[in-house]
Amino acid sequence: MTKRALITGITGQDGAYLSQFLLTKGYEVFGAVRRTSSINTGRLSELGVLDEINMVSMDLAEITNIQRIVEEVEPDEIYNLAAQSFVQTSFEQPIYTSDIDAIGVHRILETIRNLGAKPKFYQASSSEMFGKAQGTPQNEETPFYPRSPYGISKLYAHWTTVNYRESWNLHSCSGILFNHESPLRGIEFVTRKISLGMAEIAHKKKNRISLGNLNAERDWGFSGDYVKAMWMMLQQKNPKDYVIATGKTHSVREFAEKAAQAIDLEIEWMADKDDEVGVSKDTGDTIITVNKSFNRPAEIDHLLGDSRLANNELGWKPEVDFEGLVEMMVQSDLKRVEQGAVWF
Ligand code: NAP
Ligand code: G4F
Repeated sequence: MTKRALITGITGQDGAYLSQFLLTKGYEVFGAVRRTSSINTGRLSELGVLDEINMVSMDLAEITNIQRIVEEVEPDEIYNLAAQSFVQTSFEQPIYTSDIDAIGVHRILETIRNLGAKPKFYQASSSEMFGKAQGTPQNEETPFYPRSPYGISKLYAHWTTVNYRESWNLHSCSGILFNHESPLRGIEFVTRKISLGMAEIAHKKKNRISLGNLNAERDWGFSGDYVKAMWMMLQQKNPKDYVIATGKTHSVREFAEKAAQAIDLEIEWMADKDDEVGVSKDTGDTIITVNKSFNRPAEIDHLLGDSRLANNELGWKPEVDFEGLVEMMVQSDLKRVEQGAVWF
């Protein structure tokens, strides 16, 4: 029988790649979207899957809405990808972030608990929960130490997912995913900000990119690889939580250097007043400046994941490496800028 998947956050980066992946697996895909005044299905259109998805209206703030939709759709699997996912914003909107990212997840789990036939449940947990990491690399045994309202909310959702598995025997699990990017990444995240900025510099639409902490290190992978791990987790007989990461870490500075190389520029870093700038060795133009307003009130300096458990038990491993990811993102943005088609 055809399996039904309900994906929350379908209009986001991972929602687009996951729906594409599940459609290739023969699923009937239901996409939960919150009401917005503008069209925001561009990622689904870009992957060519929009017409194959059954859209349903659902906001994680409203439990009655969640109950009705889950009862109507009768999914076999629910992938909860919906979230206020931008860490910086969570410092300005901490209560809203926790309402959606923490209590919103609780609303879904309570809904499932009250159903007769209970769907499997995937929760999008995050390496932000490791925060000020208490060991490196981070794996399923590493203690959590979140550093933002976002990380704290994700940790609440994570433990609630564990608790409903242990208390009510739900097939619920969390993927503790490290940063994953793609050409469909939102433009406020640092990787896409850089890839788009470099494409605009190459096409002379912009002179420089203004960044915050150049020394922050992240374990960056490709979203298309990571959504497969979500599905693999729900196919396990016994639900369990897994760390998903590449096992390599790079700084924002390195990301910028690699992205500059993709447009044939080499960056030289120079001191400038109380900070530094990145200057093109070839042209002498300043292409990176530092602006402290992008710094976080509490930063996470270094993240590095160890996903050996997922490798051993799920058979998951990433296919796109750091160099491949940067190249893919810059090339995609070069095309978009050339065509005047940057929409998200
Ligand atoms: P994203 O691009 O920001 O997408 C977030 C999605 O959530 C969007 O579809 C958004 O809808 C939806 N959403 C936000 N608030 C909602 C609400 N109140 N009700 C219903 N839907 C709502 O995020 P992503 O990068 O795809 O990440 C997917 C999930 O994985 C998120 O939960 C994120 O926190 C988590 N995660 C991401 C990473 C990563 O590196 N990408 C790593 C670890 C965990 P709109 O289009 O209407 O805004
Ligand atoms: O790209 P970011 O905003 O991603 P961040 O904060 O790591 O969060 C992302 O990954 C998490 C997984 O660990 C997800 F759970 C979360 O939903 C999201 O997808 O920032 C990455 C790093 C930070 O250290 C930040 O301080 O880059 C640094 N950075 C430096 N300059 C910047 C900038 N970040 C942004 N967004 N913009 C800058 O100009």
